Formats: sequence, C-alpha cells, structure tokens
Amino acid sequence: MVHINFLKKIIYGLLAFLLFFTICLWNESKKGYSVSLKLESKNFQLPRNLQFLARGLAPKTTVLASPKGSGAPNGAQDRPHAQKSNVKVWDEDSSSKNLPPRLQKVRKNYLHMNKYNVTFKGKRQLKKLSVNALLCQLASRVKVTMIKATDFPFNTSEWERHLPQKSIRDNFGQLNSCAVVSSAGSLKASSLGREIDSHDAIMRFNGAPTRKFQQDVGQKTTFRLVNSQLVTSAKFLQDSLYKEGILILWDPSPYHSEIPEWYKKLDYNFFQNYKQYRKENPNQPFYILHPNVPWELWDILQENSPEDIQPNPPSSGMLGIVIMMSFCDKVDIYEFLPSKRKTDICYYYQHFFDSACTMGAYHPLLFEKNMVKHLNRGTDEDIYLKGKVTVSGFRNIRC
Ligand code: NCC
Repeated sequence: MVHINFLKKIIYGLLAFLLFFTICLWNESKKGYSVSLKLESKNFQLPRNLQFLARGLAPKTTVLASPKGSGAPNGAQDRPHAQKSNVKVWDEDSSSKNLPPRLQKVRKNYLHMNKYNVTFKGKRQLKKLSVNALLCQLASRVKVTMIKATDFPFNTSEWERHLPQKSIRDNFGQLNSCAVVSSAGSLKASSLGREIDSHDAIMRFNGAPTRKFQQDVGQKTTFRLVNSQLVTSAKFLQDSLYKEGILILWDPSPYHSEIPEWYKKLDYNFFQNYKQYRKENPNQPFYILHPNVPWELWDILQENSPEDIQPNPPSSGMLGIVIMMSFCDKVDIYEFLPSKRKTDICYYYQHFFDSACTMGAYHPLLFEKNMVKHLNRGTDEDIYLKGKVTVSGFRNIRC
C-alpha cells in the first residue's frame, strides 16, 4: 500500500514536470530561437529583433552559384557575381508562416478585404524562373510610363497646363549606375552616404530626408517617388525637402482599371495639391505614374510567389526599384533587404518602432523582398554588411 502511494506520487510529480516543461518549450518557441552567424571567422549572435527570422524567414545560409551545369540552385546559373557564401541574409523563399502572428493576421484580413477587386487570372510559376527570365518578364510586362496630357480624361486645357510637357526620359541622359535608397531604420549609422552619392542617379521615397543624414544616406536626390497619401497632406506643399529632383507620384487604382475609372475612384484625391504644387514650382518636373504600372508588377510578384500575396499594390520601394531598372544600366538597392543593422525602428529619420515597415502589412513587402533577393547579382556579404543588392537594368538583358 505504501509502495503504491509512493509510486502514484512519483507519477503525478513526473506528469507535473512534463506539463511545466511543455509550457516552457511552447513559450520559448513563441519567442523564437537564436542562431549564431558565421562571418569573417567570427561568431555573431543574432540581435533580439532578428531572432524570429531565424525560424525560417531571413537567415538561412545561402550557397550561391555553383558553376554552370553543376547543380546550381534555381536561377543561380545566370548570376555573374554570385559566389559561395556563409553569411545569413534574407532567404528568398521566406514564407508568411514565419511572420509574427500579428502580421499574419493583417495579411489574411487584406486577402479577405480585397479592396481593389483583384481577380488574378495569371499562372503560378511552379518552378522558379531563372534570373534572366524574370528580368525579361519585368522588362516586357511592366511598362514604366507616366500620365500624358493626351490621356483621356487628362486631355483638357486645364490638365495640359499642369502635366509636364516633355517625357520623363528627356530629363536625363544615359544613366549607368543608379541607387535606390529605402527609408529603413537600418540605414542609420551605415556610413553609406559617400557610396550612395557616387551613383549617376539616386531615388528616394516619400518624406525621406537627406539633410542631417548625409553621412548615412548621401545628399543627392535625382528622383523622389511619392505616394498619393503624402501628396494630399498639407506638409507636402510646405516642406522644402520635395523641391529637389524629379518627382513621381503614384496612386493605387482598382485592379487593372483603365485611366477613366481610376480618375473617378482615386485612392487619395491628390488632384488639388498636385495642381497647386505645379503652380508654385512650375520648373520642377513632376510626373504621375500610369496607374497600370503597380498592377503589372503585382501580377509578376503573385505569379512568382507560392502563396497568395496581399491584394494591394507593391510598396513605393518596389515600384521605385523597377522604375530605376527601366532607366538605368545597373541598380544598387540599399537596405531594402536588411543588413546586419536590421532593426524594428521603422525609418532612419524617425524614432518609431514597427516590424511591419520591414516585413509588410498593407504592401506585399515580404514577397517583394523575396523577388529582389532572387534578382541579386551581388554578394551575400554586400547584403549583410551594407544592405546592398545589385540588379541589372532592363537595357542590358537579352530576352
Ligand atoms: O514607409 P515608406 O513607404 O515611406 O518607405 C519607403 C519604402 O522603403 C522601404 N522600407 C521602408 C522602411 C523599412 N523599415 N523597410 C523598407 O524596406 C519600403 O519599400 C517602402 O516602400 C510606401 O510604400 O509608400 C510607404 O509609405 C508610408 C507613408 O505613406 C509615407 O511614408 C508617407 O508618409 C506608409 N506608411 C503609412 O501609411 C503609415 C508605408 O506603409 C509604405
């Protein structure tokens, strides 16, 4: 009898311990694991804010480019500068399953909402396209054009006064090397300013400043892509930051709608502020991106992603990358894919925390970053150290 009671106590004790252990394990798995990175023969511990990525999102060792025909990973054959690398950077097969639960939920809500009535009829790529084939798709299907004074219903004398007379490409000559500078917080303390300024042309986004941040982001601005939400705000008319370079505005339209339908259904009614800005700054080129461009790009993102991506237009960053690919021979993209400085601080110019800025909520940023990683012809070390990805411009590809 004594023996049986004692045995029972041990069993209960063991069960309690097992339960406690399971709860601890579950809690730990929610927080994420830490992995060590091997770079330049040193062991790095992932910072806390990178740890959730270790569960399959970003840091996966990428072994790039075995020589042609020797079993290189999909698409690596046509990466001239690709090389074997040991550093942990963005994984081009990142899945939404590895997003923090809050962002997974946001993505699902957007899929459910389908605000722009997306009816995707394209085919999913079962096998990953080679880099060259993907570049050819982008070059042939994303027609980077601006609204012209002859486009109905902009073909009125009223609009003729406001829209720029010459084509955007007539504002610049041949652009060899270009830089796209994301607004990510990880640009802070990067000391990339001089390198960024050495490019023939530089694209920045929305309200991202250079003043006081030259050391990290440079001081030249050739293009600034602004979304319609920003243009409708009073600060757009007041802030001198917008007065440099060529401005390009974009506004989300219903999925593949024609210009007249979008004209009546703007996401943000920017017309008044656009006209006002043009009146006050008649010599600054200021274009409106053709509303089809974001959806032409979105279709290619969806076709090349195994999951359903948010049915919302791509981010300004991704649009800017493709615009620059159509203008330049080579495009260096800074901190779109996070470097070792990755942080949940949203912008380099504001102290505001939100992982959605890097991983995406409204925009299908995760899938955009997968595609950009696939297109990279630079090294993983450049991504890790500088957050730098290099992609070919459309002029240099053979399709
Ligand atoms: O944040 P935003 O973009 O201005 O950033 C420009 C581009 O940089 C890339 N980015 C930014 C931060 C970060 N941590 N990682 C990144 O990769 C993205 O590619 C991003 O597009 C936009 O896309 O237009 C966006 O605009 C802002 C906001 O409207 C403007 O800054 C104007 O105030 C949006 N923020 C909000 O609506 C609150 C943002 O979601 C997308």
